[in-house]
Amino acid sequence: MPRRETPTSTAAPFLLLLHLLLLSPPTNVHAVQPPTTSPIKTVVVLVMENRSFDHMLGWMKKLNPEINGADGSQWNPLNTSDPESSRLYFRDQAHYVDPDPGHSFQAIREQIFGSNDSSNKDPPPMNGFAQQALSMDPSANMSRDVMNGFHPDSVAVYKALVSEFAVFDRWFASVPASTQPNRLYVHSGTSHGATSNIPALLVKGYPQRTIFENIDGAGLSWGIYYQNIPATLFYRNLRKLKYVSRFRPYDLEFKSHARQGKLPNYTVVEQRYTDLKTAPANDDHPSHDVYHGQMFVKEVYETLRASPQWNETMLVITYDEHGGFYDHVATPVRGVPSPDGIVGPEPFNFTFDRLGVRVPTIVVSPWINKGTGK
Ligand SMILES: *[C@@H]1O[C@H](CO)[C@@H](O)[C@H](O)[C@H]1NC(C)=O
Ligand SMILES: *[C@@H]1O[C@H](CO)[C@@H](O)[C@H](O)[C@H]1NC(C)=O
Ligand SMILES: *[C@@H]1O[C@H](CO)[C@@H](O)[C@H](O)[C@H]1NC(C)=O
Ligand SMILES: *[C@@H]1O[C@H](CO)[C@@H](O)[C@H](O)[C@H]1NC(C)=O
Ligand SMILES: *[C@@H]1O[C@H](CO)[C@@H](O)[C@H](O)[C@H]1NC(C)=O
Ligand SMILES: *[C@@H]1O[C@H](CO)[C@@H](O)[C@H](O)[C@H]1NC(C)=O
Ligand SMILES: CC(=O)N[C@H]1CO[C@H](CO)[C@@H](O)[C@@H]1O
Repeated sequence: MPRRETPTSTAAPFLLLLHLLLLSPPTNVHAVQPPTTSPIKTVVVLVMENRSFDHMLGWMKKLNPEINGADGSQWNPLNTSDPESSRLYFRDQAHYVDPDPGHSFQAIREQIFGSNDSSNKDPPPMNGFAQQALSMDPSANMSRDVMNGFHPDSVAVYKALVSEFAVFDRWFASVPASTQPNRLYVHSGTSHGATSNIPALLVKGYPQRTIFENIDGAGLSWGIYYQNIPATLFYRNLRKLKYVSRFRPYDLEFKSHARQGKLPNYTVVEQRYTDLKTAPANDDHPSHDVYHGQMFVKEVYETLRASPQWNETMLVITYDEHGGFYDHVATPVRGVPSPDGIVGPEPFNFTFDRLGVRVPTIVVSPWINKGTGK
């Protein structure tokens, strides 16, 4: 069957981009190869938590009509099997959300297909978000919350970055599942079969090869600036003693390394995932206040901007998955290649042949033309 489109995932374009930027320059001076034209020497990656594209950036279409965002005409029925069901239209009134909308494998299946039957709908109708949110807990009724996005003025940092830099509006979560499978994909291109967060396996560590080892192998540098717990330690290979010094406390070292021009070629910045007494979580995950996430992104951006490395830096701000929030762009559900042939656990036996819901991605660099809509 011919493929209708090139599947996009958080990992695939990412690894490709990195390969082009960092891993391709010729190392053998005698070889006749075209010199690399990329001015980028430092790629900084920040993976925020649990928000869809439309929820965070959909209304940025007002600023730039080229962005495939929301305009208020999108809606979900409260009951997908009732043609008379009342409709919930997508709004721009999002605020602090508590509790957390569903984003398990089952929940996402119902959100994108409108039912638990994923067999026959391509493209999927993206009409089950309101219904799924209501069914999770009718007394909490999160239907309105998931059918809502931020007004650009409520996410002022993104508003500024979207006007100045590039927004990707066809970037989907790698797996239609929860946080950790998607986070595993980001730096290794696979979740090694995981379709949910399984604490025992996370503690044990996942065994796949990661981009960090590839970067090492190419003689380049990497570093992880973490706050409370580095999620990258869920890769077992990164627990090797030789890598201990690659893990740096964000608060103590990110700004000073940036100021001194010492950020490694592949720099990962991890946010605070849990509230501390003195510092609230800043990962954007509900119920964590988006304001703190915005302040964190601003701090990372301003730190890089003031660094002597700025002229050779690219910052990628992306999200692990959509967190249960509505998105109107149909998730690619056919022809997605499995990274390694590993089949997920029962009862779904998922073959990694479809992607998750669209997530926000913004790429920031002095080499990007202002306001690039895609
Ligand atoms: C890796 O980073 C170092 C230090 O910034 C830089 O000198 C070097 O050119 C970078 N390598 C590549 C391939 O960008
Ligand atoms: C949804 O609509 C169908 C068809 O009218 C009905 O059978 C079903 O009970 C409704 N579900 C809920 C949760 O109201
Ligand atoms: C889909 O399955 C889940 C259990 O996996 C169930 O809670 C939910 O009600 C089902 N949804 C529909 C629309 O049948
Ligand atoms: C849930 O919320 C929606 C939107 O506010 C509302 O239309 C609907 O009637 C509510 N349903 C229940 C069962 O509370
Ligand atoms: C940025 O890099 C380009 C090309 O590498 C160079 O021409 C330019 O002078 C640099 N600008 C600054 C401010 O360093
Ligand atoms: C999933 O795989 C198991 C083990 O191979 C098999 O017993 C089961 O029937 C499969 N389930 C589905 C829904 O295909
Ligand atoms: C950091 C954080 O709280 N992230 C949440 C995102 O969603 C997953 C479920 O996939 C939660 O387990 C995480 O806690």
